[in-house]
Amino acid sequence: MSNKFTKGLLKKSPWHIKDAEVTPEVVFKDRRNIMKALGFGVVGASMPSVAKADIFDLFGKKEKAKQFLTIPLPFEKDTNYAGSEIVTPYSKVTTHNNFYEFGTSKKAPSQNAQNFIVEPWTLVIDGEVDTPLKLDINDFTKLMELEQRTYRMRCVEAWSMVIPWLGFPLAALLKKAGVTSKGKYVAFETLHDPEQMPGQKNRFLGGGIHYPYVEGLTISEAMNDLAFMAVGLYGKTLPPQNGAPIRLVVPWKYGFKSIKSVVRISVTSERPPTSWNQLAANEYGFYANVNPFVDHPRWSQASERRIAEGGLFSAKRIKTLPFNGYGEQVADLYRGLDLTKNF
Ligand SMILES: Nc1nc2c(c(=O)[nH]1)N[C@H]1C(S)=C(S)[C@@H](COP(=O)(O)O)O[C@H]1N2
Ligand SMILES: [Mo]
Repeated sequence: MSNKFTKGLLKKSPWHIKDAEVTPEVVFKDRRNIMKALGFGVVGASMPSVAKADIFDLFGKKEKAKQFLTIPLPFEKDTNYAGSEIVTPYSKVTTHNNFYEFGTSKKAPSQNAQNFIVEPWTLVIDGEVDTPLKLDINDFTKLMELEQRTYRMRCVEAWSMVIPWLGFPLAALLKKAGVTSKGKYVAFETLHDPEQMPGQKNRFLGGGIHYPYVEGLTISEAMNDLAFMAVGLYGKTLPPQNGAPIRLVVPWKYGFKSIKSVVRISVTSERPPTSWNQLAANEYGFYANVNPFVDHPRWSQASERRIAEGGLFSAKRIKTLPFNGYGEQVADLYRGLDLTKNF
């Protein structure tokens, strides 16, 4: 396996490495974890470093894709859940992304997802519901009342943004289907289409995740008003790199819970598997509530880098708040739960 591709990819793959201040120790441990996740067993300590070229360059995918078309969306309500905080510039929100289906570097999704086909699109709502639903892309904006929600977004890698989403509460959708008394959890699934998503075709490009990407919430989390289905940002439909045409946004949890490009929402009686938990259960729990008091095994969660604050090319180090500052709305959901064990 020791060819120039695998070396380059393993060196490059962030695999949830904090994107700044990565110490050699972290990189080393991380590489071992990647190798383990990919099924290669124990790995030697010495791996030569390679140039920082985007991984897709290694595979000769260089043609520039045409820009994905986003269209303006009208909305009824506008709620700012980020106080006086500065909204992250559109240019950063749409070029600093995690969407491993399109590659693991921060730039890869914006570079590789521009030809993503979102029409036709079907979102299925099924499982423990009275009326299973099948919505097409136009239903998202026709059946649901759109609102703008400006939320903080905190990645588990200790960076954050403030993003003005457009969409509707997840609860509104679940109420349309009607959750039965057996419904205790909600499972989410991203599109599985290896022809469109190079990371699903090649396990190195996809960071070792077992696709399709899956996520989950408890039913009470899903019914909380903050849990949001986004179909747009900055007043327009979602660019593919941000999860077009529809993605979850759970602002009090680490970003990886906010699953992109969703095709299925199933209400279940059992806790569903979740992608990052499957990959490294000791590092990524089911709950994944933002918590400055529970560090990631490989880095601190006490503070975060607010992207592009204090200038487009810089970031401001700020304190991380419990539940990402949304404790007033969600802390009650976890009463009696030990959040150091249920991380
Ligand atoms: N399907 C899918 N959803 C995903 C991811 C992914 O790799 N695949 N990455 C997650 C992570 S780690 C983060 S931080 C957010 C990033 O959302 P953004 O790029 O819109 O800021 O998307 C989440 N949703
Ligand atoms: Mo993330």
